[in-house]
Amino acid sequence: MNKAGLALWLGALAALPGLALAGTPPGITAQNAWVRYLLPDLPAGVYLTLPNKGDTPAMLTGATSPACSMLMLHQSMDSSGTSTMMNVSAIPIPAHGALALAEGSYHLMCMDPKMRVGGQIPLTLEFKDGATLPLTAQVYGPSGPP
Ligand SMILES: [Cu+2]
Repeated sequence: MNKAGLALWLGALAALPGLALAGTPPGITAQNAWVRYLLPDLPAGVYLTLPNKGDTPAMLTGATSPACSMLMLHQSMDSSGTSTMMNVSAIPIPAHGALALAEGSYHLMCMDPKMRVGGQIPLTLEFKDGATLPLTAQVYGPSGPP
């Protein structure tokens, strides 16, 4: 590479500060990820804990997995004794706190699940700032983890 080429290349790098945000979110990890798999025709709930050791709050905005046609952000609600779920567009993770995706609360919903009990599925969480966090979830049956 000649000098002009190098200068061009460095200039291009400097012009990409937005891309520096992509990658894993600082301070956020995924723990105890698992799926409750019922039947191929039924959506499967995905549960995990996301501690945020960082100084800035984060916003979970989506998730993808090759094992699901779609992964939705859901919130379980109790209304007059009946449990219902609604879509949410984002779930906050407080700084120096944690987000628990758990039964009866926020969770991910895997549509058209392609998995087997005892197996594992790969997932990628997406955050508002463009960061992504890959993880692996353990697949359990209707009764969940032992
Ligand atoms: Cu749900």
